[in-house]
Amino acid sequence: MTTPTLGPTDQVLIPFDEMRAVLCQIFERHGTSAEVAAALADNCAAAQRDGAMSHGLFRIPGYVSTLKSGWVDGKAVPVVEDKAPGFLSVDAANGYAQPAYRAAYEAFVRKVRANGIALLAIRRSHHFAALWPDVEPLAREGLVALTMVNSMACVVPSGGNKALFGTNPIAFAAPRENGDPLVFDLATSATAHGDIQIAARAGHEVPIGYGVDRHGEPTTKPKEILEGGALLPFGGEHGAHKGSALAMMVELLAAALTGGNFSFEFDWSQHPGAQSPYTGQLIIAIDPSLTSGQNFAQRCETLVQAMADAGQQRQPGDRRYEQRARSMAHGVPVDAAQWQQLLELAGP
Ligand code: NDP
Ligand code: PYC
Repeated sequence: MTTPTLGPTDQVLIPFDEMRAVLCQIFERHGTSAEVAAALADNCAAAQRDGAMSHGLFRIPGYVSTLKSGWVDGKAVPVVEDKAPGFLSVDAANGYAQPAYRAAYEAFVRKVRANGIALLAIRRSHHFAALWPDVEPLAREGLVALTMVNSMACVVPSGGNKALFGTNPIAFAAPRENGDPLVFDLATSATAHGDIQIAARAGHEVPIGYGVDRHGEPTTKPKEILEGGALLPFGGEHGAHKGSALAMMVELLAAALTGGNFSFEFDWSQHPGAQSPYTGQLIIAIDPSLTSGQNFAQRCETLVQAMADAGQQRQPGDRRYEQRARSMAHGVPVDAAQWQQLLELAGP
């Protein structure tokens, strides 16, 4: 293993492949199969590489405690079911969603190309990660893709008084003629639960409108949101009904349609240390070459240019691609103490 190079502050710069290898070692050491370790390490290392900190290396202790708790099966073998010409279903068998997706990926893309559109429904799955890694590869193959996953009850529906929805992210990816795919990936809550955890550890306050305390009162203290409080849907004071409606849609499409749990349905109280939601995920992909007769990637480029002309210089995904390029050129920035902790988890 190479010696990490010192970064500007208390960070080290770790070569991407080395970081990914350490993550594989951690996962396998804590009870996953080699296939599952590879799928999780690819996702988590990519998040750290792209500066998507709420689902980067910070998540590893949560994966480890979840595996130790017996809540998830790290060696689950997903079962892919061909339901209809445009519909694949995967029973993740209480394992992680990423290896379940991987098991179905090639057959899914074949269906998309054959039918113009296909759905992949994953159930009995744990998704503890960023979603964009699930759709960006489809866009790199020229497809348009949408995915959503529900999580754990920690978001109060608009006008409500108790946590019901998950943070329920939606990710979308579309191919562009002259650049990396256009990708957005956003929680339907005011922010991701992971960012509240990070703020709590750092001792930072969060903006008003992110969450409420255990009494339902607005708070800027992340610990009050985490300990008995809840997050709010995105959209702010006058628009939370919109975030709430999208969170509702995610519950229906990622859970009801797939056969997974709603965010409020699973009970992990008998598994101390468990952190990964046991729910479902839906992926929809479209082959644009079969639709409008126009060159979709060119049309996407035209829209991006028009947005830039209208003053929107930063597109969703731009920040991640820029950080990705820096990480691949100089090494992935990692907090030095965190890296040391991960090396210890990886063992000798
Ligand atoms: P952010 O609010 O940070 O970003 C949401 C999207 O908006 C990103 O695509 C981002 O692009 C884009 N964006 C941000 N700022 C701008 C801007 N000024 N102009 C244009 N676009 C912008 O994400 P969230 O906090 O909502 O979610 C973070 C992550 O948490 C996601 O990856 C999500 O999948 C994950 N998550 C996972 C859950 C799970 O159950 N597995 C649950 C909830 C969240 P860019 O990437 O370039 O910054
Ligand atoms: O950050 O909201 C979140 C989250 C929930 C499950 C995994 N990540």
